[in-house]
Amino acid sequence: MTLRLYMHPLASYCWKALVAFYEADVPFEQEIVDLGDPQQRANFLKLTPLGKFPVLVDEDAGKGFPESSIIIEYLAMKYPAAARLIPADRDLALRVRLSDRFYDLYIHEKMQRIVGDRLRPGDRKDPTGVEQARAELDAALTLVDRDMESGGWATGLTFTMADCAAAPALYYANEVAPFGEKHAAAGRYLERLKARPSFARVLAEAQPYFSMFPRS
Ligand SMILES: N[C@@H](CCC(=O)N[C@@H](CS)C(=O)NCC(=O)O)C(=O)O
Repeated sequence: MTLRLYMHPLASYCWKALVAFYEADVPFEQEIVDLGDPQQRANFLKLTPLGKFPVLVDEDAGKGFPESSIIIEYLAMKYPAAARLIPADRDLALRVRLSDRFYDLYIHEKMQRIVGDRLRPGDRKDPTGVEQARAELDAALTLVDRDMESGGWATGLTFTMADCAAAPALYYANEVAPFGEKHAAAGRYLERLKARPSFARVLAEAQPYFSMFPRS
């Protein structure tokens, strides 16, 4: 079976899917897309009109999906080794999906707005939007601190899809707004994530590309 993941090694939502692949040791092919290359961008848009990665194509099944959470749901549905990423218990699964939404919408998305502003030309910056994103990120991190005070993973003792979502969101959030003492519990959770072999591997693979990240 060939699973092909269209991705870029620096892209945060691709990291989320990659963590899930490495957690479950599911074999797949990486298809690195350079969106700065007009031909590669045009081909990618044929696959996924919104032009966002990751996109997973299951060539044998003749199916393809965008959206990191849906890709992880698909892995959990099809591969026994990935099943634990979405618990069988329906109440627990609901908590995992809620936490996944929290990390995507209230941490990851705020971080992306801050990074996105760095990529804008000098006369098209949005200081008010960035200020708002920073305040919303700070508020969300307070909830992470509260939930992670006693350690563990996003929804308890088992590593799930919520932790796949948390890893890139917190990694890059800490880059754009260092957690420091204010968000110490979030920082300790991030350290646990970085020590997890699946995420450590994603970070190692991204290493050659880190110079492309806009630092300011
Ligand atoms: N909701 C999507 C978000 C995907 C997304 O924002 N991907 C970014 C990379 S991290 C992207 O493709 N950016 C390229 C662009 O916007 O041109 C998911 O969960 O997969």
